[in-house]
Amino acid sequence: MKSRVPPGQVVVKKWPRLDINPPSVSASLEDWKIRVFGNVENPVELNFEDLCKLGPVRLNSDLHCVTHWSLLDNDWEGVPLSKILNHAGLKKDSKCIMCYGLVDYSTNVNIEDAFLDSSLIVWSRNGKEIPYENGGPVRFIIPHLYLWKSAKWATGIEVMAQEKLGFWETRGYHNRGDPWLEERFS
Ligand SMILES: Nc1nc2c(c(=O)[nH]1)N[C@H]1C(S)=C(S)[C@@H](COP(=O)(O)O)O[C@H]1N2
Ligand SMILES: [Mo]
Repeated sequence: MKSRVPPGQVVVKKWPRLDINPPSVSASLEDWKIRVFGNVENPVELNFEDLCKLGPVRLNSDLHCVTHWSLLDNDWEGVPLSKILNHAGLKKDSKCIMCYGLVDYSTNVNIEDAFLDSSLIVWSRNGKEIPYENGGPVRFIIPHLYLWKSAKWATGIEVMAQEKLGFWETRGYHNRGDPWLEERFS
C-alpha cells in the first residue's frame, strides 16, 4: 500500500507558520474579496457571499511542506477553484493560473492542477476559522502540491495563456512541486 506520507516528510501535530511578508492586520471575512482576471471572459471580483453562492464543499486532505513537515487529516470548508474559474469563464488557450496573496506573494499552478476537485479556496479548517497566522480569513489549499503552492491571505487569481513564474518559482523552487516526486527545487 502507498504510504500516506511522501518521502522525506515528518508528520507534525500542530500547524506551523511560514511566510515572508505577511499583512500587518488581519481582514474580517466580511471585508475580504478576491479578483479573478486575466485570460477570462468575465473578469470578476468576489466577496465571501459571492463565494458561498458558487457552492461550498467539505473536503479532507493532507498538507506537505517543502521544509519536510506534513499535517495530516484536515477538514476544509471552501469552494473548488474550478467553480471560481468556470464562473469567470476561461478562454480556450488558458494554460495556468497565478494565485496571489498578501503581501506581494504569488505562485503559479497549471490548469490541470487547479481543476482537481481537491484544489480549493478555504475559510475553515476542522470547523474553525482559518487563523490569521495560516492565511485566514481565506487562503488557497492545493493539497497535492507542496504548500508553497497554496497562497495565504488570498487576493487574486490571474488566468494566463502563457506561463509566468511566482515568488518562489523565480527563486529556484520547482515549477510544479509534487511531494510524491520530491519536486522541491528546479
Ligand atoms: N501570502 C503568502 N502565502 C504563502 C506564503 C507567503 O509568504 N505569503 N508562503 C508559502 C509557503 S513557502 C508555505 S510553506 C506556506 C505555509 O503555510 P502555513 O504558514 O499556513 O503553514 O504558505 C505559502 N503561502
Ligand atoms: Mo515554504
